[in-house]
Amino acid sequence: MGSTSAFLPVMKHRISHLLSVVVLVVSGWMPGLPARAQAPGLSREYYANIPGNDVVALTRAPAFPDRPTFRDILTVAFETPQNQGGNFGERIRGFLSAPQTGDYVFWIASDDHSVLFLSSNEEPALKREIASVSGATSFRGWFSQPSQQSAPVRLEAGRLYYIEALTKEGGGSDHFSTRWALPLGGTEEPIPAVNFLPASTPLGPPRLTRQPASLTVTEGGSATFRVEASNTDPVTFQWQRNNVPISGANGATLVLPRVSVGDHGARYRCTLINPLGFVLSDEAVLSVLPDQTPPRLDRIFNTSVSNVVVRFTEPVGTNSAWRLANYAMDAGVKLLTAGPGGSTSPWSGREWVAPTTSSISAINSAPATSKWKCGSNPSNSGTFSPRRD
Ligand SMILES: [Ca+2]
Ligand SMILES: [Ca+2]
Repeated sequence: MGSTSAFLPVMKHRISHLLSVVVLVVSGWMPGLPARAQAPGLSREYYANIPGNDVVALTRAPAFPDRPTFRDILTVAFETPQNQGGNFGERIRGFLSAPQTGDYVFWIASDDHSVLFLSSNEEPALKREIASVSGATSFRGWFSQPSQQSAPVRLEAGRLYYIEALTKEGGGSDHFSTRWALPLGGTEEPIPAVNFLPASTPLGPPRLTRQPASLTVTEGGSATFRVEASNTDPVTFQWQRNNVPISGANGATLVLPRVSVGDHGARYRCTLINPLGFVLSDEAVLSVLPDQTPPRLDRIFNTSVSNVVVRFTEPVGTNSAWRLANYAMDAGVKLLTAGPGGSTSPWSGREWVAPTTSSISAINSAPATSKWKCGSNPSNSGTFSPRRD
């Protein structure tokens, strides 16, 4: 099968990226990474408790694709064990390293339905369906449905092609197998696993497919930066602010829930890392517009005879919102404390202030339309009708 020579391009990739790994170790922010050889095989994900015979039942299941019941590697052949149970589905993925250049023909056989996809290169996004089973076949029975057989597909020796099969079992017996006809003659059934690398194999350093975009946000608003990578193998993310790693910022998306004027001009970028290297994203600049609009009173109401809630049109700083001297109420009602009212608020993202009246009698004796004032801004005064005892 010439499997050793077939994997040479992958090994060259590893060697060429050893230098990158050394640089990272010296710079002190990255652990040493092993460049170990990847054993041949295909990644399998198994999804239990999904009824139905049709592959669509698998792809529509909430657990698909990110929450399989278990994962393993098929190390013998592109074929699953027979009679594993009922009501399950599988996704089998990897990279096919063609042993010869020329036209290949693929077959699949399964109980119950299955689909085979093949990409024109190592990118999963370019996969297309080349064969399918839409009714149970016999075990390794290749000729009961025309759709079991692909059209001839031209592949180049040593190149890698993303390949994926989806299987779905309803009840009764179950199996899934593959077969191919080789360009230089002969067929193999099932196709030996030595021709594949598992989908988790890093083929190169991270491939960045979306750069973070610069943003302009008003003070107090939120900012979101996002990067994307096209790798099927796991990629580690590390966001930086002004070249300093941000602790815990290890997802493809960075969310700053509330930006301040001090964030103006800050530069954000992300490092994407896998065992074969790393890539730095472009820098995105955060521009913060000062909030020129003072908070206004949105609503005043009392939740009891001794608790009045003041709601503002935007978040307010606790140093002023919780300052008792910033509040006044007419009719001689004395205010005791000011504090957060957020626990009773359905208005997420805004802060409430909850002054307390001096006594039950105070609010009960207050005018029907009581006047409130917050701070020195005339627009921040208003009236409300107290709810009585
Ligand atoms: Ca079955
Ligand atoms: Ca079964």
